[in-house]
Amino acid sequence: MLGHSNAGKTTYLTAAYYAMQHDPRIFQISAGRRDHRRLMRSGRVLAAGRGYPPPSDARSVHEFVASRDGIDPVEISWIDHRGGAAVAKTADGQARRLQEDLSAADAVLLFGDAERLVGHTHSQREIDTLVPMLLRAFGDRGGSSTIPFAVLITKVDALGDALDELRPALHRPFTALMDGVRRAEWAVARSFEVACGPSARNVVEPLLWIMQAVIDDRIDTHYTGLDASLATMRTKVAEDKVSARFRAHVNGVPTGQAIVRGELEKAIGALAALRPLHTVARELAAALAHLGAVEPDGAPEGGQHQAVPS
Ligand SMILES: Nc1nc2c(ncn2[C@@H]2O[C@H](COP(=O)(O)OP(=O)(O)OP(=O)(O)O)[C@@H](O)[C@H]2O)c(=O)[nH]1
Ligand SMILES: [Mg+2]
Repeated sequence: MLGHSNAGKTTYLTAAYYAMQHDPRIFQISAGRRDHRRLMRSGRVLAAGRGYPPPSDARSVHEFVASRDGIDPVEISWIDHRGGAAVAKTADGQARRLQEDLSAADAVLLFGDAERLVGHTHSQREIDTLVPMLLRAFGDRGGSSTIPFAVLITKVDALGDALDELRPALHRPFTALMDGVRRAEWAVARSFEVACGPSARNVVEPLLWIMQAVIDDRIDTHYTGLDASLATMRTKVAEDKVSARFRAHVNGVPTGQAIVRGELEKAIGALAALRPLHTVARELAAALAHLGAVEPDGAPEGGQHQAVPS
């Protein structure tokens, strides 16, 4: 989780955790007992409009598990960086930790405060510094999974009726990110207009969208495994001659039949895992359908968002 100081990162994490406890959409999110208690306490205060979580003075890590029947639990290390850590010039430990976190991250939540995004050139400069650094950090990594970049434009409740008019200005600072992601094959991006507190809006959506990317990756991995098993089986069946079996026996290596049996087991396992993953993927798509398609600039189509109960 990255963004300037005071962007609403800690508030969002609290609101999202709290909302998922009350309305566990598709996944159950759980934390350790102490963290759970603390997040529930500040989540309750936040939802009631009685205050915000205290400011963060250091990076903090929350260990969550997203679970549901039929699929392997997803372990989430959700790292809340102190504001501005990504663009800090100082060579302190926080900046180094941030680089390490980025090199291991599976998803990025990028925060911008709506009021600051409108008209504050400083915010634009911060984002302009951050975006190439992020794209480089992930582009150099060359992993096989897709990295989701969720852009959270926070505190939209504070804009009131001016939101519709200001929408282009809110999304404009992230154009370079959206362009970069469109060119890269290893990333997806989408922006969300978010409000936490009594007039909550789009609180669980960014989380569900990231989970969608995680589930899609798992589905891809299983299909890749399935393709490899089928290819091996095809080769081994074609090669399966008495002479080959004899040679394998003499050399003490598995016969083609034994290899086919092993690959068959793997393929059956992959197929069994795929069914519940497809169910979850369908449910996630339905839960996010109200957001509509993403326009070329990564902004939501027509800016249509529905309020989310907190
Ligand atoms: N109106 C409104 N204000 C918000 C919202 N979220 C956060 N705020 C305000 O912004 C302040 C900062 O929020 P934090 O969540 O602490 O911001 P942060 O990004 O974690 O800040 P640092 O940890 O200091 O970088 C809060 O104390 C609130 O005053 C929101 O959804 N709506
Ligand atoms: Mg904070």
